[in-house]
Amino acid sequence: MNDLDAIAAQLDDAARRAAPIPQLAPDLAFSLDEAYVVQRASIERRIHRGESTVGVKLGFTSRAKMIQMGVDSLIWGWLTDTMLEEDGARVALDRFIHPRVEPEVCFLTRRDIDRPLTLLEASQYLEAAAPALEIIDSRYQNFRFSLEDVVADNCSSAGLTVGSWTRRFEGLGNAGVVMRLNGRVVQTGSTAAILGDPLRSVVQASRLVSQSGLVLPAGSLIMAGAATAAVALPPDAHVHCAVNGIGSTEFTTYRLS
Ligand code: OOG
Ligand code: MG
Repeated sequence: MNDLDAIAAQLDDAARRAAPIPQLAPDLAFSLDEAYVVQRASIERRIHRGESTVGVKLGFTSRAKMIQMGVDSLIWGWLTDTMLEEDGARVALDRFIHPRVEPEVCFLTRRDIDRPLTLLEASQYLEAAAPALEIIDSRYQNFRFSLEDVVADNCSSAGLTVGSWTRRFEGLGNAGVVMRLNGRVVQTGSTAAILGDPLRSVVQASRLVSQSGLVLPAGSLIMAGAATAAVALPPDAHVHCAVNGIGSTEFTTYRLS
């Protein structure tokens, strides 16, 4: 096992045991390219255990998120089937370390994406869009990380719910977003906070995936990135995200232990 495989194993174990590890960088220096190699190796471990990839997510597509986490570049990671919760689900928090939740927009692709798309082309590659909630859970203590750390950790990916799909993409570029926790409004914003238009996340996903020599198959999810900062996710909570004119998604949380 080389160093990068060992880091992947460490992060994968931390996720499986819901036990955080200290931040890797700067003591253990690795480049951004190497961080993506670690990410890939950790996903391979999941696939080896029987999980399958269902799409990709983008991170730090909004200023709010960049400022909250002190990082300033767009990143991407993988979503797997075990992360996907049904809309309205009861989500057990035991498998997480210190989960947070954030409001997003999710896209469903209808054609393979194997090259960088332009903004004009993007919608032709999409089947539908939906409001989404992402549960993020850094495997690092205190949710603190460098850009390389968080990429290696598959961009804190941990869970998601997706609301009903719509094929109407007009209006998606600047729709009001409201996230509620137990009925209380905890974040408000606009989908325009996501790169000026969440469709640009599809453009960026196409660039990043094809740059890595990969193809994103038709039927994949693309999580566009959070429109607002994330909020700590407590047990016995009802989380609701409404995207004006698009729809909503929700889930409740509980703890077994
Ligand atoms: C990294 C993931 C960022 C987003 O939507 O910007 C992200 C993190 O904040 O832990 O998912
Ligand atoms: Mg996110």
